[in-house]
Amino acid sequence: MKEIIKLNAKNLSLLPKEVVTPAYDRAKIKAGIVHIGIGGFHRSHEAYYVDKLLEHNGSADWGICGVALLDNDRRIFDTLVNQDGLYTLMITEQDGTLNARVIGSIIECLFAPSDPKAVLEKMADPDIKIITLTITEGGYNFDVATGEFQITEPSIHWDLNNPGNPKTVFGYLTQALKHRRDRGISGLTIQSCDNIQKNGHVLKKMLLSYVKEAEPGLISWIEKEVTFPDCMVDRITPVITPSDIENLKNVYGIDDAWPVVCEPFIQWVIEDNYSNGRPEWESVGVQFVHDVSPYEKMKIRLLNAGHSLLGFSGSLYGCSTIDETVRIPLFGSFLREFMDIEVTPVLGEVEGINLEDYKDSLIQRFGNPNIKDKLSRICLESSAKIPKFLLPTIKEQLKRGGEIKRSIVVIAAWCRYLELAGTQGYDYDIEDKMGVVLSNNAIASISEDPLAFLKIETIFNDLVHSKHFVDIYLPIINSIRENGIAETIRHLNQIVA
Ligand code: CS2
Repeated sequence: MKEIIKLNAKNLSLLPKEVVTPAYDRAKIKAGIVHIGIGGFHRSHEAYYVDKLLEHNGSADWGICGVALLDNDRRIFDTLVNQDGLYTLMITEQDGTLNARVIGSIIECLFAPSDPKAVLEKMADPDIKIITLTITEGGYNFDVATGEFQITEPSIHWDLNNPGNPKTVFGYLTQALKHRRDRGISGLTIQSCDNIQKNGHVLKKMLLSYVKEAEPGLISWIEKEVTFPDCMVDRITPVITPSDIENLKNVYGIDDAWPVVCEPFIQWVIEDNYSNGRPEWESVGVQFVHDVSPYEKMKIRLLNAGHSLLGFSGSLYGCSTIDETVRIPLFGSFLREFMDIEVTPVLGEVEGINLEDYKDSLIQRFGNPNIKDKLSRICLESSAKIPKFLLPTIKEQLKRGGEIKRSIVVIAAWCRYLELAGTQGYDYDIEDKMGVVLSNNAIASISEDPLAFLKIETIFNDLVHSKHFVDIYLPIINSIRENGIAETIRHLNQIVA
């Protein structure tokens, strides 16, 4: 029987030779980055790049201090602390080969709810040059329809009244920046790593809207001392399952309470705009460019929107993972048509990228049979995703008179997904901040008002006033209800001319 070794710093040397372990002395690494949101994606992406960097050039100043911001993050925090910040990245190839790499770049962890002061002090520490965030698309607190900061949110209200004991990222950043200014410490870079186009600009706008209320005198200092680079991030990272944890034990004998599974592909394209220095990430494959927009647009509109297309269609069809759905020829070709006919025309040129190859590679990545990316992960929080991933394509196509029926299938499939949630044969839950409104309006659209779903203005803005859109939407949603998703896709050209 294989010897099972608990993952921690003391046991690193006992792990099997095939497992890559930190080739640097972790005790000598100092934190130069604070990262908020130590979920799976951060650990498969940025923390991996930093681990490679530390291995590659030994620069000891760029370790990561991971911050768990929410009460719900207690378990991941405890797990990481228990494992001395170590975890295993299970990089899973198409052919099933599992490469295990123990990541050592998270050298400190803080749990904000129990020690907000420690987090504020860390962010204000002169050694910290960058604060990065993965707080999800919904974490930026803007009204999706108007793009404006929602100042009346209860947690924002709390932060305005309790600046020393904040709950939101905005309260933390503001207070930490204030400490830096008051103590004569230089500014730093604050970098969003979420899937929002112009994520740096959006973050800056949201933060400054908060600062305007909380500390108006700080605005000019931030404008001078802090930068917010845009970036495009990519690596498919499914939710970990108990069988992945078992698999790691069986294959490599590692007892890791919270490893991360991910695909081999990885990409990070960043606007080179750092106010206080940055790691030499280019030495480990990160691409620095002047303008990230074309890359972000390509990735969000093809990959993320493509995920949503498969997420809703597959769920209605009875599938449970992305690979299973995309390998059904009907859905695979529908996805490709959506990409080719509706998204590609609004993308324009992307320097250094052949879009045909990029789309081929996406379909191949989605089909990786060893990455069991659950449709439930893709469908959650869609009220924050669809307005970023899909609606801009529809709006641009409406303007140029291009086709939109495949994009509309995604919206209609989302509505049907919400209508059916929890009914017999559809035993998924709606996990969404706007869940109640979504569900009520979707159900109301069955009989009371066919347009009730599209009338959720905070998501769809004024789309319901587009006659062209509505004339395509109605026959599609009716067909999905009557004939199912597969028949609707199969006969789409007859349903909508
Ligand atoms: C997914 C993303 O959340 C989603 O809907 O599309 O998490 C996606 O897997 C990543 O952006 C891949 O880089």
